[in-house]
Amino acid sequence: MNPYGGSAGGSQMIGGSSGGGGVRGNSTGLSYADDSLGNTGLTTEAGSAADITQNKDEDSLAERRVLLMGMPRSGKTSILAVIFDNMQPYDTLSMLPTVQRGTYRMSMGITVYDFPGIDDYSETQYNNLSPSVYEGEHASLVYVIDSQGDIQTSLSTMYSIIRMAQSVNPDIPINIFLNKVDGLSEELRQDIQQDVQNRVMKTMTYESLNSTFVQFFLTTIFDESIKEALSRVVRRLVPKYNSLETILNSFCSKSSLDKAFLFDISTKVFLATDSSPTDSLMYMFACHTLEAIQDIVAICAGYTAMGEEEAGLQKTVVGMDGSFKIYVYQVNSYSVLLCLNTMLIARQDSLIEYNGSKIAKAIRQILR
Ligand SMILES: Nc1nc2c(ncn2[C@@H]2O[C@H](COP(=O)(O)OP(=O)(O)OP(=O)(O)O)[C@@H](O)[C@H]2O)c(=O)[nH]1
Ligand SMILES: [Mg+2]
Repeated sequence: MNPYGGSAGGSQMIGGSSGGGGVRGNSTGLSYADDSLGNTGLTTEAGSAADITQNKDEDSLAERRVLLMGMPRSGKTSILAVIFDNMQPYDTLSMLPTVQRGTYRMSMGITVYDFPGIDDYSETQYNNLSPSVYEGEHASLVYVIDSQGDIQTSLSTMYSIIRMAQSVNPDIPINIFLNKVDGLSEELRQDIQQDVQNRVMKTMTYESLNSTFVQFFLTTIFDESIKEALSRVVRRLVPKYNSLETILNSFCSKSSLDKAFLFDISTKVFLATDSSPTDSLMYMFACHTLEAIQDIVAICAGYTAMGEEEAGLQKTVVGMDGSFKIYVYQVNSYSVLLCLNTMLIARQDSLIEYNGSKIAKAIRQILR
């Protein structure tokens, strides 16, 4: 019997966990690896030596993978260093060119590959890449463009990559990051996005390339836009995404919540969210709050020792300025459930906490 049943405002208790199960739990524990001869100054993961031989190791690529490509100095390595290693954006200024592919592993078996920059000189290298890097239903291409640089040349290079990728995988998602938009006015950002979007669609149509799965993002390493963009890329690769979205939708509607995110703890990339529109400010706020909670109360401590029964029991509730609340539930060793609620009805408060712990447990089951 639910002690909080019959609450006002259309809220309902969520009865039990939905047992999705069956997901291959391939979390690597958020390890970070860079096999680019340490040119980022970051640690090198032992055992990743197979990634170093660039043109012969495509078979060893992870099944769920994001391929980060683009012209030299477009910001690829900086993006990954900021997201995966918490590097401060200004510390990327002295980043050396990537000469060998870098590998960044995140939870759920998703791996992000950082390719060396491609330009006229290095294009042959890319053409020599085995088409198998693009194969599979869980591969996703991210093409990074320096929005303050030579966009036209960058686009020409991109089309040759897309042609190659679509020749083996016509449905591969293509995510175009218009990077380095810091310093540009909001109006200019929108103009650049619109202009690039028009050019890309026109050319792809002309060249009979599949533009169905093309997405555009305005990004900069100086705010959370880069993590939000990567979140939207990886969601297609997350196992059981539909089940996760369904359960989060149910949680939000039955608990009158505004938004629920399943966060990867280490990167602050969200792995899943409910299907209501994701407002960038809301995501940014959620991200900062999670960072603050981690800093202040060290909620991540001892995750690895957590037993199954404890899932969802470790929670943090933050009241913001009397206007809304944030609830954070530990799900497993690499993820937390974060929910935002602006409706301050006292009875709902307890209900959300009750439902939240149930949902956290259910998600843990699904992710097994
Ligand atoms: N202003 C600004 N500079 C950025 C941003 N992202 C990266 N940079 C800078 O761009 C320069 C090149 O960054 P890298 O990360 O080395 O670029 P890359 O694409 O990995 O380059 P290659 O490894 O040669 O292909 C660095 O000085 C970064 O500080 C951004 O969002 N805004
Ligand atoms: Mg690089």
